[in-house]
Amino acid sequence: MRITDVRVIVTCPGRNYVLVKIITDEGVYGVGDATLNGRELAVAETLDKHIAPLLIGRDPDRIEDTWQYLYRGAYWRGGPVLMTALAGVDMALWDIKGKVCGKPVYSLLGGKTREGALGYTHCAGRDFAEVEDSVRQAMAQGFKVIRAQVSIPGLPSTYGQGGQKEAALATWGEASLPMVEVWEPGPYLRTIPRLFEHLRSRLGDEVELLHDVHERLNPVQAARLARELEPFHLFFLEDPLRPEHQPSLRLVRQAATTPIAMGELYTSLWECLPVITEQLIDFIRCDLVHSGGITGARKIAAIAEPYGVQTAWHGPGDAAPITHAANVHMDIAIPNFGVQEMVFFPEQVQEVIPGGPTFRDGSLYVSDAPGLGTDVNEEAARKYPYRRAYLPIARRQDGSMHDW
Ligand code: GCO
Ligand code: MG
Repeated sequence: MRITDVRVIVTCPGRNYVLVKIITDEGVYGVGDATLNGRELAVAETLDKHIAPLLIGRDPDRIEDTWQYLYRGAYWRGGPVLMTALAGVDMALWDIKGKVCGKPVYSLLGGKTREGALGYTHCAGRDFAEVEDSVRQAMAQGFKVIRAQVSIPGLPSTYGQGGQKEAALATWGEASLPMVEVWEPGPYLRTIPRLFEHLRSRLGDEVELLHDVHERLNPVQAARLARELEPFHLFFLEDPLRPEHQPSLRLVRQAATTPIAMGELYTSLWECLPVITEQLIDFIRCDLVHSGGITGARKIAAIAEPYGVQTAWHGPGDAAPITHAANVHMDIAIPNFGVQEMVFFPEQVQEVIPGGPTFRDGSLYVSDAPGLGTDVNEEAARKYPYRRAYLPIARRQDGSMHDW
């Protein structure tokens, strides 16, 4: 079997997605996700101009060799653009392998260790009462693990305020320039422990709660927050530090027993290694679409296993349902799965990319269809042309740039 064509499909059914369709001489094809929010066309061009020509004529069965060929064969390797392109190819090849074998990808990864993947959703609000309300609604939907974010008094807008809605739809795509958010650590650090005190006192201890810092604190601030959240027993505190601050996680670790999750901005196994082997985190949250696909992530999971680190793969709305399916195929196969972030995709997205995971009673399920079980409807994709969109940026009150 040989690869005869590689199609790169850029579409915007509510937000931009970059999809890869790999076609073979035997008519079998596979579909992968290669979406990089805000820099989509850089990946599309990389795939179309640099990677597709390398794939024509190759045997699609050789996933590992193709991965190594594209990763090591580039000389200047890694980084979000190249790793996202590689992930798109990798997912499509696993999809093809599954279709050729007549097996779902989870079966090729060793078979089920569990039936479904425990999922978590996003809840948010303008004040504590609104967040509580939103968490109660999610609990009523069956969620057992819930992320809670709240507006910060004095700051006009903060990451995560839109909750599930923000996670599923591009709310930032209309303007030609990025929206500007204002960020100050002081009010944030004073608000978040009070939010979780409120939620615990109203909702009890059983529901699992977590919070995403979104890489906005410095090491000592992160340590303070992890310590002040200790009494409220979070499932995890996500991305307390920027990805560059790996050694500073030691400080956070020593300060508190609040479980730590990191990794949506890591793009390779090598970035994950020190935080896993030093046991500085409890959950590794890489994004399959930005860290080399299933081939990249299964090695990360395998290394994490003996160190007692569980997975919590990134599952935002800006990753296509193909990535979400790949997440769940891995989640139900690996022994050290922890939790899976998820979104409910709007109908338009499901029309273009059918077959994503389904949610039932707190968990996510994939079908037993061969491959990943997802597809791309190219005709529907053409109805939604690309629209330039940026993520917001963040500035301090004095106007200086901060990480968003
Ligand atoms: C999460 C993430 C996302 C990112 C988004 C950026 O935990 O889901 O932090 O919300 O902000 O993927 O494109
Ligand atoms: Mg996050």
